[in-house]
Amino acid sequence: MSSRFDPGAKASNRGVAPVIYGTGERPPRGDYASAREDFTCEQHWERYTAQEHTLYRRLCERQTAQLAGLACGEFIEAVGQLGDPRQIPRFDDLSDTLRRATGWQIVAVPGLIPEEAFFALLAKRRFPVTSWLRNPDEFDYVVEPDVFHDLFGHVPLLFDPMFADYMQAYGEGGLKARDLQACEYLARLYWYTVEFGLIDTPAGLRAYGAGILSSAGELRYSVMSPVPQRLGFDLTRIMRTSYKIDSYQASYFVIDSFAQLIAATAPDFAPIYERLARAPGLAADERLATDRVF
Ligand code: HBI
Ligand code: FE
Repeated sequence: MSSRFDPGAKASNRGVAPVIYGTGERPPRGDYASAREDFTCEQHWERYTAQEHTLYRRLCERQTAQLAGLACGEFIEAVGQLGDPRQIPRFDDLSDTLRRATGWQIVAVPGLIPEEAFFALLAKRRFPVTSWLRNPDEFDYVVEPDVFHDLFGHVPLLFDPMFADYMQAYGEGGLKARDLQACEYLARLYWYTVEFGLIDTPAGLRAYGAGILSSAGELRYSVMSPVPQRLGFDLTRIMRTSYKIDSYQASYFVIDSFAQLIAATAPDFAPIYERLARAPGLAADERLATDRVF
């Protein structure tokens, strides 16, 4: 899930800038005061209530029931690695399985963390997973990423070697971008691939983005609805395109393969950022004559 930190915003508990979603400024959810310098924290698995495990199970059951024909094969193959869906997994146990597969591990965080800390964790193959679960009345939608979004949406594809490599390359790119003030461009890349990306397959388009895969309504919408536009992956086109934080996307970008993502992150982004600085931004629903339309 992507967010916007307002560096100028007043610092709240422990100096964490409030996270801004869409138009409203919202204080961060989660216990940042007890987080470490790198923003990681303890999961405190023993504090989850039976009601929370039940809510998590219901979220998993609902999403798992609609994956066929909508989620990419790599996701469907790996989602079972999350373990017993009847309760929130212990991050340490899941890390043991994940580390053997692709060298990634899961670390608990209190919620959204500043981009620099986020990039630094990805660059070390440590994926930040929010420790808290949404409230029952947020069953259909929660603005902030919670443990269900991060675990069910993001973790399965970290078992795929190609995607696991892309996520680390993204983190390393982010650490360089920090100096080039290009975080907004990278946030858009993250948004239109890791969060809301589609992939073209012989059987048709499928979802691989975590924001889609963990959403009750957007999974079918992103693959089947005639309303949004679906455009071929184009790195600089994506980096120019703004996105919507609290509604279904107006545009989805389609890759041919995870190898394509790796290839896209291979070059040094500095010259791309220089070109982008002179290119006008694009609205989320804009259509260019050069777009490859699916
Ligand atoms: N923090 N915990 C967490 N999870 C995210 O997905 C996340 C974040 N901070 C920043 C962020 N994503 C985005 O701004 C990325 O595009 C960098
Ligand atoms: Fe996410």
